[in-house]
Amino acid sequence: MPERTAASVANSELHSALTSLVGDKGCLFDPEDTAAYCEDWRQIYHGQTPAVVRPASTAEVASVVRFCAERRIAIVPQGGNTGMMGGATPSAAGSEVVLSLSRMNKIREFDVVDLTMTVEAGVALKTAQDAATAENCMLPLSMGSEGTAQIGGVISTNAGGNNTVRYGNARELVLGLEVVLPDGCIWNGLRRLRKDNTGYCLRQLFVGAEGTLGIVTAAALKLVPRPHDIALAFCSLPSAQAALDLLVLCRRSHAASIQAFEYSDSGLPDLVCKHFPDTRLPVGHADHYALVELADAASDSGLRERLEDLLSQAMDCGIVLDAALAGSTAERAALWQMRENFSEAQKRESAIIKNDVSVPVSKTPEFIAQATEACARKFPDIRIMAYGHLGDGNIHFHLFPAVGAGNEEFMKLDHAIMDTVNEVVRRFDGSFSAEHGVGQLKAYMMEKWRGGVELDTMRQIKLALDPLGIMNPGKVLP
Ligand code: 2HG
Ligand code: ZN
Repeated sequence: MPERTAASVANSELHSALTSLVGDKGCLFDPEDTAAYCEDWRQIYHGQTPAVVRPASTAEVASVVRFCAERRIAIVPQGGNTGMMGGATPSAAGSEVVLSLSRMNKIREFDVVDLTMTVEAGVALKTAQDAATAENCMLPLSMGSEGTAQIGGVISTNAGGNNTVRYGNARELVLGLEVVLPDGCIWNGLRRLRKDNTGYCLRQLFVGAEGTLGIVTAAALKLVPRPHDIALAFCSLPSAQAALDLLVLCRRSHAASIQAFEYSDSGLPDLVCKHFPDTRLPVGHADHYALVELADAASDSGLRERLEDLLSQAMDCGIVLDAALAGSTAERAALWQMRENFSEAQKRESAIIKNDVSVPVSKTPEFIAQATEACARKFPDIRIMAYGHLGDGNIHFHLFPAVGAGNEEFMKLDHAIMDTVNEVVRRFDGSFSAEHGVGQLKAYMMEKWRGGVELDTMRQIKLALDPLGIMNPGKVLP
């Protein structure tokens, strides 16, 4: 493997070179200023950096990358720093430069006929969503971190979220990309074509690559017409199997309208009520819940009545125990807010060992049952909470220390617990990372769960594009 990083450049030389490339405004050198860029959102990884560089244009990104390539300095690209896998955190060695895209925050182009928008990497996802809404369109990528997560980051991690069941992951929404390659060349692939069969699909290589192959600086994104009729229901259920049955029932009559289908056992709603005491669940307490959203472009599609009918059918056959429909925009927002508080409530609770996994949709209840059984047998005192995007077969299978038990002791179990869960994932031919990526947390799993031809091919791609190994070393590939 070629040399990865070099501390051969003295910090003073590095600082003056970076300042000359992006100006004072684009550089942070003081450890007090760089600290926030050296820690991940979950506060699991604590790195160090000699510099955070914040270019304001693609040309500036390219000049920084060129300089770093010449000096063999490793670069860690960073967006909103909301990732769960430590993919945007520099190593503790203190030799990697953090390249933040936050000043590249322009919406470059909008086309309501093409239903596309071209945005720079540092635009917050919510800002892009709002811009689309203002034009009567929708950018159908939605997640709890959307106020802070940036377009470059969600593309680089191929983020999923709540609307994947209908519109796909970030990958499905990317029509074109602009990327600064590891040698500092700019690839302008910002075509916004619906059809383009010209050889290898380069843009998709960079989606989900977590900055290990180059730096995404802008993207042409696919939009959809803004839905004008939306109906949301929160349901209590007797089991996870009932959630799957409800999805199938929903698909039978409303396949094209399902916009979100979320499942949770009682663990997370209870935690949200504990840490956000203003939260009110609109149905009585139960062991399982689903959040079901239907949406249509036409304002008079009668979705509310259709959803009511469906839920009463589901109640008749015992799939749903109770259900409440959001009666206003505010009620809908409150229900989604409750769902979006899941991550923050967990952070407030204790240490967590998170498993963002996927299995075929049809296997989700079985997976939850088997993973629960395997973990409860091996780690009898821990608490287990399962929830996720059931419509995509994506389960967040999370483990917490027993109430009152120490976080530190518990975190020592992380690999043992994740391996136990992934043994079960493998039984279903599932994935150890569904929507959060690999980062540094799961890089060790690539060997174990993705080895062989697949991993070898990825290594060859990495070597071809980044022969010096300067792009986000230690992430994704072990
Ligand atoms: C969600 O579904 C996100 O809320 C975050 O994917 C999950 O906190 C998490 O691990
Ligand atoms: Zn999720």
